[in-house]
Amino acid sequence: MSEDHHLENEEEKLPSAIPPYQLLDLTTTGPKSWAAGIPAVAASLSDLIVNKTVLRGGKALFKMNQFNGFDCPSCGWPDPDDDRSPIAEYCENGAKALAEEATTKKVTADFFAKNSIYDLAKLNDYEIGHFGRLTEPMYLPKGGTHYQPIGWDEAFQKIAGHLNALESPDEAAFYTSGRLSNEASFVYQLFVREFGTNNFPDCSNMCHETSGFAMWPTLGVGKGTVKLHDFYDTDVIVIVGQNPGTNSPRMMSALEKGRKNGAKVIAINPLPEAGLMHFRNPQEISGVLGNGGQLADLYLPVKINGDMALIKAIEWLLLDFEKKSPGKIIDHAFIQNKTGGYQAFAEHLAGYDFDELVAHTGVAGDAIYQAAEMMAAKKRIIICWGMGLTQQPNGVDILREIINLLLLKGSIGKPGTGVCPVRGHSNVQGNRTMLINNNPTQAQLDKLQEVFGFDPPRREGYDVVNSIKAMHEGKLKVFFSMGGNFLSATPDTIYTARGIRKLRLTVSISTKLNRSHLVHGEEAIILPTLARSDRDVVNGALQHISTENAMGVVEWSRGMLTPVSDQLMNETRIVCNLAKATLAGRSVIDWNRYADSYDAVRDDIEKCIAGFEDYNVRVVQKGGFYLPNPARDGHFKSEYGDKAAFTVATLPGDTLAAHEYLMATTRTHDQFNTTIYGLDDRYRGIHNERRVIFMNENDIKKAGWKAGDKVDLFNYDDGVERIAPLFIIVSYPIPERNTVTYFPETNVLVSINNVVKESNMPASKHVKIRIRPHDPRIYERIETARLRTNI
Ligand SMILES: Nc1nc2c(c(=O)[nH]1)N[C@H]1C(S)=C(S)[C@@H](COP(=O)(O)OP(=O)(O)OC[C@H]3O[C@@H](n4cnc5c(=O)[nH]c(N)nc54)[C@H](O)[C@@H]3O)O[C@H]1N2
Ligand SMILES: Nc1nc2c(c(=O)[nH]1)N[C@H]1C(S)=C(S)[C@@H](COP(=O)(O)OP(=O)(O)OC[C@H]3O[C@@H](n4cnc5c(=O)[nH]c(N)nc54)[C@H](O)[C@@H]3O)O[C@H]1N2
Ligand SMILES: [Mo]
Repeated sequence: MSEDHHLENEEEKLPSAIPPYQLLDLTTTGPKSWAAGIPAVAASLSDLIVNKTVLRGGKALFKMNQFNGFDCPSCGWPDPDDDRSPIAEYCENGAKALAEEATTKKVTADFFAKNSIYDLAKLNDYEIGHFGRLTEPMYLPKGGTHYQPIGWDEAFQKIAGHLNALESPDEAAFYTSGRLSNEASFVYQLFVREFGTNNFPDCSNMCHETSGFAMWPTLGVGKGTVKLHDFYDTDVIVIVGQNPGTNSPRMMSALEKGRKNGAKVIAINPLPEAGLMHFRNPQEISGVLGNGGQLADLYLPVKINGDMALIKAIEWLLLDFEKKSPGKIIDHAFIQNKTGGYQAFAEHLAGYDFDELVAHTGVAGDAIYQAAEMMAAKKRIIICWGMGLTQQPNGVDILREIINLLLLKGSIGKPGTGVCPVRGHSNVQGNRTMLINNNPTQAQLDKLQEVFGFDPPRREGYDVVNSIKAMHEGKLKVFFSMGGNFLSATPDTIYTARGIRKLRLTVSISTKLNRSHLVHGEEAIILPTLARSDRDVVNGALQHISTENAMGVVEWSRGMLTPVSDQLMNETRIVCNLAKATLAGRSVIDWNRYADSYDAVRDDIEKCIAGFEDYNVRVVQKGGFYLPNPARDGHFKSEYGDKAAFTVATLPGDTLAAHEYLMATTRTHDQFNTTIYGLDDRYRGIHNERRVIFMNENDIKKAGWKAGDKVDLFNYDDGVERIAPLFIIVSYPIPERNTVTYFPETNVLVSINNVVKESNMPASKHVKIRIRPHDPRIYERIETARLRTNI
């Protein structure tokens, strides 16, 4: 059933911005009701074997997340503070991430000489990613079809030349993906600010920016308030819009431990994700062999974007219970002493009718009643959330409503309580702490000025969405990517590709080849770098870097694998060399000092950022150190002074037109963002296919279709037709009129203007689509639509 098409313009020979429209060979086995166990262990091993990295990877696996090892390059979930399993403090997906890095396959100059960017772009992202590690700097001249080798010095000179030729430093933007170490992040932002811009689009702008916007004005911090230990001793853990079994598998051990100690778990998700239902701990014999324990005590299959109504309904019931048992449900003392804005909040809530709220959720009123009852008598509640909420247009409002719920119960700023935004990339939180931020505070900039003596730019810079718009407006000329895969991670792929193609120069510092190297500015440069697991030796001394996990612990990390090429340069040194080439005599900073030792970088971080006292000493201590987090200790800040703030928000008003569906784009169990490890989504029972759309059985019937039918997907935001052709319908337990597809294949349907209010993140979990039977003539229409709308 293969139909192979490429969106390409034969005349211009442009490499495709989109993976080929090609079906593989789907088989479905239905959603699993449990996660991990033997298949997870087997999958870890088979990944290392497929990548022929058994010895390297196997040896490295034992060092991953150990006190003297390296930080797993996958997600940001913390390692236990005290006891770590001596052999296996990792998960299946950590093993896959390591296998990707530890591969001995190489992409060499010879490879690029043989393969044009046009031909490479015809491959799917799984194929592109599996050629191996990048090994030497490469350059694509204007009009070129093949990357050619370039020396490091020449590459730095070329980039510097472009940067210095700009009319203003604001014509360049500097992207960051969240794997970058604290040390490299700090040096990177220092160079970019001395150069003169705050244009720091970063992956947070697509990930947890929404969480920061919800938390700063209400709690006075931008980070989660829980520690790992809080999970072990709490009453209720709520997991909303997050898929831990796939995306933070080690969180499941914490949930299991909490549950064993008596906590109740509530899962709120349109999909019955395997990891939310049952868990077999693969690090215990009983877990590998047994049936696993139940995880969620209550599962609420909320409609996409029904969460605001759902949280309000729970709050409504709690206030109602309080009327019947005064003083028993709500924490009046906490509300009185520690918060402001309660009156307005309570009055607003009283204006809702319970049944009206329930109708917005898609969940049975009884189930919501059960959830409220589980919380009513309890004092310690933790609420975790992920992309299911942060990527909603009203995501900031929903998260503030969650904060209202916790404030009502006095369940924040005490042991066993709090908010837990589960971070994505392994050091995305550290990147922000290190000032990778397009909108820093004036106090942070003052500090840089005081310590270094240059005038940092004060203007707010571009975030991700505004960078793409600025490319179109001709306001950006140079785009520099510190890791990541900007083209495929961002929304509105064709629009974004067109923006990128208007640039004069694109530069990527990367470990592996990806589509962003193939869709480029007039000239393009790839600089290959070391990965987290690689040994990093500078002037004969083995270096360590450090990262901050999702709970604010800073810990050191030291790679151990022999790099696949002696041409790889570490990220800090790359930045220092570029700073020297670009700023030359203008710079007030001694870049050689940083390039020669990360200790020097850490000494200067300590001078600029609070909480890093004695950085070099404390970072190598067992388990690292916690950064200060006032809200964790019950010290809040908001418009009410030293108090947390209740807020008031309304329900989202928009409705679906006839024949419209809502689509959430999500990850499979076999990918890390745009890196495709494999073609299965085991926990959801999808094998050997990524072009699938999950639909409710009734919706499929009503439309006169059946599971297995081929369809095309459309979006019409801003009066533009966006098309993602050739998907297979999968019948799935999902609320009616809701659908789920995989990112990045459907990013082409997400309008650049479909963003989260305030945080300006792409609302990738809230895309209005239409679905029509697949028509082979669609490919012509895609070209016509693209030309007509000039996007
Ligand atoms: N193996 C692996 N690990 C990863 C990643 C990876 O790609 N692979 N990515 C990393 C990164 S950068 C991040 S940010 C995290 C992402 O981890 P998650 O936050 O788990 O992200 P998603 O896979 O996008 O899944 C979000 C969940 O939200 C649900 N959802 C969708 N819409 C709604 C809604 O309206 N309401 C509710 N309540 N739920 C909804 C979906 O069904 C899905 O279960 O994982 C990190 N870890
Ligand atoms: N539709 C839709 N879009 C989304 C999302 C979604 O849920 N739906 N999720 C969003 C989220 S949460 C995020 S975080 C972004 C992710 O966006 P990005 O962070 O930009 O994407 P990744 O796929 O993680 O980047 C992978 C690339 O990083 C490079 N890399 C890997 N390790 C290293 C390293 O150690 N150093 C360097 N220099 N490079 C390295 C490799 O070349 C690899 O190809 O995507 C976002 N996009
Ligand atoms: Mo993320």
